[in-house]
Amino acid sequence: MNPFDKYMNDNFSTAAETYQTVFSTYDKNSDGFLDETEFTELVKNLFNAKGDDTRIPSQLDTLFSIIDLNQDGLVNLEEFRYAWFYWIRQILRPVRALIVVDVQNDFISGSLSLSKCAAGQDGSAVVPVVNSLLNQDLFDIVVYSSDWHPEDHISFVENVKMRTMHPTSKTDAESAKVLDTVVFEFKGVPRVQTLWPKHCTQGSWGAQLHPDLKVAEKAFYINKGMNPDVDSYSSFWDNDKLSKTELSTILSENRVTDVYVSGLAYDVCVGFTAHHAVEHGFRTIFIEDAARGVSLDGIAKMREDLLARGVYMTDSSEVPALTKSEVRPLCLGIQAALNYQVAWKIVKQKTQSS
Ligand code: VGL
Ligand code: ZN
Repeated sequence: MNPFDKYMNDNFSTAAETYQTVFSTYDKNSDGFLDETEFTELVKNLFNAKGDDTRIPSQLDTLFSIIDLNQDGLVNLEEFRYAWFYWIRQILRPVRALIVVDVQNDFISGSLSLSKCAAGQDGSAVVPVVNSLLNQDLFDIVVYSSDWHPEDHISFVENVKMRTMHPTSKTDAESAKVLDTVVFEFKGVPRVQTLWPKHCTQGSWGAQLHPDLKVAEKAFYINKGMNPDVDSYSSFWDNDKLSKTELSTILSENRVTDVYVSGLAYDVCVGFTAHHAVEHGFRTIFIEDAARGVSLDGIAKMREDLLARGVYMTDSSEVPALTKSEVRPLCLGIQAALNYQVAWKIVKQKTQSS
């Protein structure tokens, strides 16, 4: 049996043994250190690697050099204690948030209906997928975001003449149409904007969440895109990173480690939310069958971009095993190690300055 299995999400709190027991399990020659061979065995178990798994060797040096804090080529018990609390525990016992992005009427059957966009996808198809995940009670918290625009919003094609064009704009206000990208002049600086039909205006039917979407028990709600002069695809920041929503505060106050993203639209708001989740250091999981997009080309590009950033792409059938840590993808383990390295540097700075 894999020694890590008894520490997984569901039974972590009842596991009586401590990091010392785990340490001695891998310290095969009982010399009080984990050398590279012993550490390799630990990493293989941690990621449930099979004998022919080729992913692990390429990452071993990176991981070892993070965990071997004093860089002496061995992991001692002290170093392992930090690794246990700040790296391994995050992998075995993650705190999980589901972000349901913009599952609003306008994107489903309203003015920006995805079914009328290039990919011809049905936005309502995400509703049963999200509901089924919520019914299984797999997440510590759930956050619903909503696009929530004022009438004079910069992204509405209907408003294109309200603002000054920048000389670099390839499209002028007269000929601008939906999905064109224009450049406005804003306080002397160019501001690039894709034009959309008027959608999700504050308080309208189109801005309401789809009526069949399940309301989770521990739920938070975020509105975005309220500033008339800047668009806001991600649920974390507006497109120019001028202002933040409450999302990062909600996640850190709840000690979230893992962010699962779902909703509409794959290649716009869900994608940007996943991108910024990684930038915040969260282990980020994209549930592809719980998302629908604008264009197939946009979806493919977004997918490539997110994979390169270390996002784990999956579909809802794997989510129960992921949330319970029965499946432990390496890319998320690497993300956890990078977080750990940051945390360690902060601890070190604090102890040095006190
Ligand atoms: C979105 C376009 C414009 C989205 C929002 O939620 O994906 N797309 N505003
Ligand atoms: Zn919008």
